[in-house]
Order: sequence, then structure tokens, then C-alpha cells
Amino acid sequence: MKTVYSPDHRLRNAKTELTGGQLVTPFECPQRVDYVLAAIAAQHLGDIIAPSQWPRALIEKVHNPDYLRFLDSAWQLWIQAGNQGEAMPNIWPSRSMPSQRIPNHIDGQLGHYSLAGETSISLGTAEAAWVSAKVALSGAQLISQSEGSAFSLCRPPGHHASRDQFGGYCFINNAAVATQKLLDDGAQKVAILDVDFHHGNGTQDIFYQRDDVLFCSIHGDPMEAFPYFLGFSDETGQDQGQGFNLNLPLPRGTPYSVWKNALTTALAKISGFRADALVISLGVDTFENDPISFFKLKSDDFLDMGMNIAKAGLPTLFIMEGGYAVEEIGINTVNVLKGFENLTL
Ligand code: Q9C
Ligand code: ZN
Repeated sequence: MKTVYSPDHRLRNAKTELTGGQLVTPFECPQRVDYVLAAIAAQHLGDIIAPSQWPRALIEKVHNPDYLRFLDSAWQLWIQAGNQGEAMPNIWPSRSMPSQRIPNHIDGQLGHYSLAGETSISLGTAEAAWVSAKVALSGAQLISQSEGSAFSLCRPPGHHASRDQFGGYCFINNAAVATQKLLDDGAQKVAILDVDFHHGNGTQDIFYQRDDVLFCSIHGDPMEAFPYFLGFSDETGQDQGQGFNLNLPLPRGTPYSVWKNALTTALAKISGFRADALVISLGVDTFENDPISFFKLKSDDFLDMGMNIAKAGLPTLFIMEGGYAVEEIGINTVNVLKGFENLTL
């Protein structure tokens, strides 16, 4: 399987994440990709290729142009306002003051355009997010050109980003960008299976009213886990999209034996949808030793996960999302891809 990768992910190198009332070195760090690349080489997964350039218009199909302009300008506005640290939101248009106005001040803009407060914007963040989206688009192009599978080694991740909000370490929704590209290239229907530990709230929201994209997600119960306010099992889609969204929340301590039953349920839904292509939001933060998650998957379980995904028999694009047990992220990620290939070959 080919991997699309760019070293420019390193432009995202924030120094601060707000967690537990402290500013810590972000869990979502550049070294994550180093470990995935090392495992791709060690396991002989296949060629590593650079992304192409793509028009901004392709990203504007799933993100609002004003949000993208905000991303491009946020760091400069933040510095011009005299700030010393990295840009972080600390006030939002919340229930009691639900304003639609977009403030002039950067502090107000950060609140308008964010859905969580842990993720800081630093110098180079926007540039890295754009490159990550290009990695996703080039992966989608491989699938459109009849590659049976491909891996977009995206960083920063994307599945928490909505049309006009960043958060949860995500800025541009790479899986949504790739899905829309597959549709533009001729796919009639695309299924997305999000196996990251966290619910893919951004991806769900972007496609919630559509019947040409089925979104399925297996994740930590939002009553107990980020993003807390979306990802419940009664969210099944809206209007034309009614019936095209499937959430499978699972409790603390879930082992693979139970997780696998949810996978079977999701794959049955995907089979009934009769998609032309499958996009996997591949987070490996379901791993037992992940520092911010609470499932109990073991490294070998990711091989079985990949094998079962292959049974869908669809052209499949894997998009890198989360995974924060940095030293194991490589083997866990490549195990999914190897498991997929072992059944396909
Ligand atoms: N104390 C992805 O996996 N909350 N994002 C972290 C840590 C945010 C995860 C709390 C988690 C976001 C792409
Ligand atoms: Zn995650």
C-alpha cells in the first residue's frame, strides 16, 4: 500500500496544550509521525510519496471560506495584539449569549471559530493543516485512480474540525476533504468508518444532512469522553441524511473482544449502504496504553481490525487521526494496514 506523506507536518509544532489546568507539551506532537514512518519502513508497507498541490476550492467544499481565512490570519492577529504565548480561545458564544456576530478582536474570533479550548494555534499551524489536507487529497486521488487502498499520513489530524471550528488537535477535516474528492471524482456513495477513540464530531456534522455519505463511528461514550457533546447513539442523521449516521459509543475499559462486535455492526451498516469507496479515520488511541483514552486494545488487535475492514471489499483510503502512545503508534497503525493487506493480497 502506498503512503502519502510530507515532512511539512513539522510546521505544526505547538509548545502548549491546556490540560488539567496546566500548559503541557501537546500530546499531538511531530514525533508521532516519525514512529509511523519507521514502522512503514520496517514492515515494508510500500512506497512513500509526496502530496501534489491542490486548489483551495476543494477544501472550501467542506469548510467555510471565512473560517479558512481566520486560520490563515490567526497567528499574525494574535501576535499583533501583543500576546507572548500561543493563541488559545477562552470565551465562546455559549447558551446564554449565542451571538452569530464575528468579533473583530482575535480573542473573540478564537471563540467563534473553536469548539474546544485545549488546542493552541502556533506559528506554522495553518500551513501544516493545509499540507495535511493535501496529503488527504492525494490519497483520495490514488483511490480514484483505481489503487485498491492507500494511506494518507495526515498530521495534524482532522476529524474534530467542523465546517467552521477547530479543536481537539484538528483544524481542517482531512477525512471530509478526501470523501468529497472521491465523490467529485465519480463515486456515487462513500462510507466513512471512524475508529479513532474519540467521536468524529466534525465529520458527522459536515455530512449529517447528506445521503451520499454514510458516517459510522466507534468511540468512547461522550458522557465520559471528549468531545462530550456529540457522538450519542440517537444521532442518526437529519433530513435527506436521516439513517446515514451511526454512532457506537462504548464504555471505559472496553477490550477488543467487545470493540470488535461494534466493528461488525458498523461493517454490516456499510455493506447495506453499497458504497463505492471507504474512508477510514484511523486513530490508534484505542490502544490500552494511550495516555488520554480508555479502551484496552492490544497491538495485535490492530492486525485483526485491518483484516476485518478488508472484508468490506471496498477501495479503502486510510486517513491518520489520533494515537498518543507515541512509541507504539507506528506498530499499531501499520498493523491495521498490514492486516488489511494480508486479507486483500
Ligand atoms: N487531557 C484526536 O484524537 N482532549 N483528538 C484531551 C487530555 C482532547 C483528541 C484531554 C482530545 C482530542 C484527533
Ligand atoms: Zn482521538
